[in-house]
Formats: sequence, C-alpha cells, structure tokens
Amino acid sequence: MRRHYLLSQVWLDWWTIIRTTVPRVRRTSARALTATTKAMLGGVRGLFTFPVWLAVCGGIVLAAVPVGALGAALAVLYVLVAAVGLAGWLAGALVLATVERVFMAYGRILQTCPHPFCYEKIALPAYECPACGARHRRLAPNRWGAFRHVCRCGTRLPTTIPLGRFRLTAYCPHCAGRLPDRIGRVRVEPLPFIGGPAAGKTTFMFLAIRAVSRRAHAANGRVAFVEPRHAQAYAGALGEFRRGGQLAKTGPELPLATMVDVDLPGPGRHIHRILYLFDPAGEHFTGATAVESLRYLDHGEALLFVVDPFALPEMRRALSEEESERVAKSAATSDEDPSDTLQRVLNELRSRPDQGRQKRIAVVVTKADLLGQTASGAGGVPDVRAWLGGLGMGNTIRTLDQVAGQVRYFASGLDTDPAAVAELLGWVTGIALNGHTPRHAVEPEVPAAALRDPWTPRGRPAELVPASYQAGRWAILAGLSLLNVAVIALSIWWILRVLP
Ligand SMILES: Nc1nc2c(ncn2[C@@H]2O[C@H](COP(=O)(O)OP(=O)(O)OP(=O)(O)O)[C@@H](O)[C@H]2O)c(=O)[nH]1
Ligand SMILES: [Mg+2]
Ligand SMILES: [Zn+2]
Ligand SMILES: [Zn+2]
Repeated sequence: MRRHYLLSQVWLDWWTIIRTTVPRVRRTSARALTATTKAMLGGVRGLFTFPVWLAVCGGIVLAAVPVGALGAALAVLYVLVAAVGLAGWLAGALVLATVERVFMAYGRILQTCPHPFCYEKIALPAYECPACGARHRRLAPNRWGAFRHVCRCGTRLPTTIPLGRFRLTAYCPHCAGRLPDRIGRVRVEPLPFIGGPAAGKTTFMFLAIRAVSRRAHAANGRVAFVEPRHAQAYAGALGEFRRGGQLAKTGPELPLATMVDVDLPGPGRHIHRILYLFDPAGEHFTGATAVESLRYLDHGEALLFVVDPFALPEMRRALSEEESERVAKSAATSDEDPSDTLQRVLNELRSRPDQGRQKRIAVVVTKADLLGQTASGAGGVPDVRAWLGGLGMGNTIRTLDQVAGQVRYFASGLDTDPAAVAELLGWVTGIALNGHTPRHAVEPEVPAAALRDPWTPRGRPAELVPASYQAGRWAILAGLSLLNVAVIALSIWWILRVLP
C-alpha cells in the first residue's frame, strides 16, 4: 500500500533532490577548481599567475554565498508549497470522511457478520482488491489517501461508499468470512427466529421469503439470496410445499444467516435492505447455556418468536384423541411448553446491559391450517393475543410488552395470505411491504445474485509510481515555478522602484 504523496513521498523526493544535487555541485566545482589550479599554477608560469588564481578562488567562495542562499530559499519554497497542498488535501479528506459518516447515519447503516462463532458488529469491513486479491483493512479516507488508495499492485480503490467502495468484495474483519455484496450501502436487518424444536421456524422463514419475493415481483422490485446454497434450500423448500411434504429438521450447528437482499422501488421511498434471517435448530433455545452462543441477539432491534400451538399443554388437553393423531401425522411437535422456551430466552436477554430492549417483536403462531381443523380452533383465531392468553401464556405476553416497543401477533399456516405474511415481515424488519401480493402468480425465482456492479480495476502497473505521485510531483514543480517567477518579478519591480 502506498501512503498519500504529500505525507511521505514528497519528503523522500526532497531528500533525493538534495542527495543528488549537492554532491554533483560539489563534484563539479571541485573539478573546475583543480583544472584552474593545474592550468594556472603549473610550472614557472605559476609564479606570475598566482594573484589571478587567488582572485578566481575568492570569486568562487564569494559566489557560493548567494548560491547557498538561493538553495535555502528554494528549500523553504518547497516546504511552503508542500504544506499548502497538505492543508488542502487534509480539508478534502475531512469533508469526505464527514460525508460518509452522514450517509451511514442517515441510512442508519448497520453492518454485522452473518457467520457462526462471530456474529460481530462491524465498523469497517476488509475489502478485497479486484485485481490481485489483497485485503485492505483500512479502506477509508486516511493517510493512505483521501479519495483513492493505491493497492500494492497499482490498482486504485475507492475509499468511501458514495465513491463506490461497496462495489468491492467485503469480508468480516473479525472472522474473515465473506459479507454480502451491498454491505455498507444498504442497512443490514438481523431478524432472529426464536422457538423450540419443530415449532415451524424454517417453514415460516421460507413462507415469508416467498411472500416477500411475490410482493417484490408485483412491485417491479428484486429479491436475491447472497449465498447460492440458500437459493437452493429455498427452491427445495418450495418444491416440498408443492408436494405437500415436510421440511427437514434444521442441523445442530450454529446458523449462518440466510441473507436476503431486498430492493423495492416504492412510491415514496426506495426500499433496500439486507435481511439476515437467523434460523437455528430449536434445541439452541431449550438449554439455558446454548442461548449465550447466539451472539447475534446482541444487536438488532427486532425478534420473531415462533409458537407451535400444539406444544401448548392446555391445547393438547383440549384436543380429542382423533385430532391429536391427525395433527401428529401432519406435523412434528416438541414436548417443551413454548412459554418455557420464550421465558428462558427473554430472561437471558433481560440479563444483558441494555435489558434486551427491542423495538419490535412479532409472535407467530404456526400451523394455523391444522389448527383450523380442530374443534377449539375452528373458524380461525381472530385475536391471537387473547387466544394465547387464554391458553396460559398471559405471563409471557406481559413480559413481551415490557421488552419491546411494539408487539404484533400473527397466525400462520401453509395457506395464509402471502400479502399478510409480507406485511408482517416488512413490519418486523422495519420496511413497508404492504400492498398487492399476488396469491397464484407464477412463482418468481429468487436467485443468488449480486444487486450491484463490481468495481472495474483501474490503475498503473505496479512498477510505476502511482498516478497521484506523478500528479503530486508536477503540482509541486508547478507551484515552485510559479512562486519563483513571482519572486523574480517582485524583485525586479522592487529594484526598478528603488533605482532613481
Ligand atoms: N401444516 C403445517 N405444518 C407446519 C407448519 N409449520 C410447520 N409445520 C410442520 O411442523 C414441523 C416442524 O417444522 P419446521 O419448520 O421444520 O420447524 P423448526 O422450528 O424449523 O424445527 P427445528 O429446525 O427442529 O428447530 C414440520 O413437520 C412442518 O411440516 C404450518 O404452518 N402448517
Ligand atoms: Mg428448522
Ligand atoms: Zn491489488
Ligand atoms: Zn465475522
């Protein structure tokens, strides 16, 4: 990496100038002196020419004084020009850094890591040079450059998001994991799914992505997965839904967030978000210690609780034998009471420094289609909150009210209106997704794709000095020449004025 020209190279240049000119001047004068001496003092002639030689030597010494003064003056001017340039550059860098700050603050840009065992909040990602693959950990306006940094391979890289930094591939500075393409440009919205085993988290997640993609399709927007494997999992899940099958249980490892890049041209505001959907296996919530490793719960302002109605003890008691059998055949159910699962997570959250405060919590009661086929759920559940209260979740509901600014309750089944699902997901992730959402449209494909063009590497070959250095040298030369001309003109003007 190359530092900014005015910060170090300019002084190296200066040193080079002095190092080459001073010995040369000395060599030339020494040679001239010996030649004169030899010519004048050689042989008998020397006796006569000695006074002349003395005069020549005296002249040289006398002349050295103004030449030295001129050299000193040039040095001062060099420093002056460099200092003025430096001040201008510093102001530019400061303005640029401020512009980026404001941009990030205005868009409430949040950057977090989706990778297991990390999940850290990120101040500045590490960016990869598209030409040589070197990673740059400080690509921002700083001493390495205000607008562009120059990679050691010669490629120029943009230092801020508005200048195009988001076009470079970004990596987490903590775990080196790859980050989504538009990170830093678009706000990351982490949405943890919380619920016991077989509660219906994964099913609801794919139903929600399907609803959002239909909504985006209807609004001429775009939805894309960041990871190809998530696009595959989604396509597989849709196929399973169509066949009327059941999704596989989620694996026991810590989850990589399912990253969904949403881009919707709205009538008012253009919506873009990168959703991080964290869907771990329910077992992570059934043991008290396991919740601790889900560090992504530390940042973000929304949660999604998934409640399996058939795991509620009161509900189980109310089911007839025939109903229980039918439900067991259609969907797996866990033994743990959802109130216990939720309370455990809420207790863990409330022990944190910020008391686990959330802006929005969505409570989703799943398997609503199966619920509708039972005596106690026939005709649907118009008021989910009251219904859960009646089934012994009153305490949990009150705790939720304390933890979150807003809480919404929702009943979801395989046949729930996608418009309602999209609206709920939009609400909980802080984007407006309400509006026309077709029910029976041809399923829009959700590919794994980047929603931005990559950075085209441009710059000089590595053997050459960076263009900015070249420009800096020319600028210094121009500045010096200008000052020189000015000084000479001033002196002439002064002499003319002083002379009678
Ligand atoms: N009929 C119906 N079945 C559902 C619904 N949601 C989930 N299921 C079924 O419930 C079972 C568990 O669903 P999952 O989505 O795998 O649950 P999960 O919470 O991801 O489970 P883990 O990965 O083990 O934590 C599966 O058999 C699903 O088919 C629903 O809305 N309707
Ligand atoms: Mg799952
Ligand atoms: Zn490079
Ligand atoms: Zn990381």
